[in-house]
Amino acid sequence: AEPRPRVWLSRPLFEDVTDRLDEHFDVLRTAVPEAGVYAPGQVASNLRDVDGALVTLVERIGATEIAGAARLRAVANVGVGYDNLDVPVLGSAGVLVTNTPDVLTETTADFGFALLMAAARRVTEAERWLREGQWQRWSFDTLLGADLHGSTLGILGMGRIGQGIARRALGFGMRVLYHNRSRLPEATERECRAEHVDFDALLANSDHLVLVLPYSPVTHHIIDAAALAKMKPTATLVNVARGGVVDELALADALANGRLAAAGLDVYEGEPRVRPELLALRNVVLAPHIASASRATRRAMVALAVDNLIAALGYGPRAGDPPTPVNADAVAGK
Ligand code: 8YV
Repeated sequence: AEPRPRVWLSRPLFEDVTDRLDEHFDVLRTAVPEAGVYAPGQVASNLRDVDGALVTLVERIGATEIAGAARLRAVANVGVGYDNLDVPVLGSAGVLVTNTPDVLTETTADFGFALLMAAARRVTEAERWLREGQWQRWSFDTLLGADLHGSTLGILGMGRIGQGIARRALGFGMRVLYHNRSRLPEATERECRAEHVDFDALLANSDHLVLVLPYSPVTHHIIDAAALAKMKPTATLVNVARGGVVDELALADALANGRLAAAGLDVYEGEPRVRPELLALRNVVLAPHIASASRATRRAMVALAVDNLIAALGYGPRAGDPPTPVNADAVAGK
């Protein structure tokens, strides 16, 4: 019999879901290091003798990691963002990359809204204040926040998740502005009742700004000191994209010095490390990268990644036609 393909499963996910890989493949299950993140050399050695891999955002794969991976043909990423993978390098090596869009859209939009509400109305700050025993006397102006209803919401990055946030904003009676590398079709703009504006107008006019754009060299620190200076000092900033789209030191400085009212962050440069400058602030709501983390959605993400890997390696009902490829064009014909 033909030897079965081998795949690397980078960590235990939902085991009853990933067990489907064993129907087709010999599965390499490695012990996750203490901190939850493999050293680059470990990623390279785990990729060396496999045909495919199922990975999460902390497995970074580029030229160095695939240098010895002669058999590698497919990498299924659990996540819609894939900035952990050097897609051009993988594509030219004939490695198909897949991601997990759609299944996490609504859950992530829900959480973006949760961070927005928590930051604007100072929910976590209020709880900390109360638990610290500071509620000693009743006062009329305790912890005044900013309204969502009737305000202007800016969305930077108007893909599936951005549109989900825009639809939620309609229910709050917000005006929605967006900026995106390409303008949406008019029908979609109408459905979201969202108005396309240029980047500076988005910064200047948003009472609340939500970041939902992919991370790339082009979007690195797109929110820097200069961008923050264009925002209203009363504004709220929410980031459910990637830490690297914000200059965190500039953000911490703006929050500390009254140039921005509040922020809600789910993502950071250098996760799981969070900068002390952010930890020291009261007017920022900090979450540990959990925007897609509902039980149902995390499970659906793993199921989609498993389907992708099985199909990418030529098995199952969609053999050769994985549901959500990222670089099918680059790999076709190789
Ligand atoms: C995941 C994410 O937590 O989908 C993404 O891009 O950042 C999150 O949904 C992450 O990718 C898990 O690997």
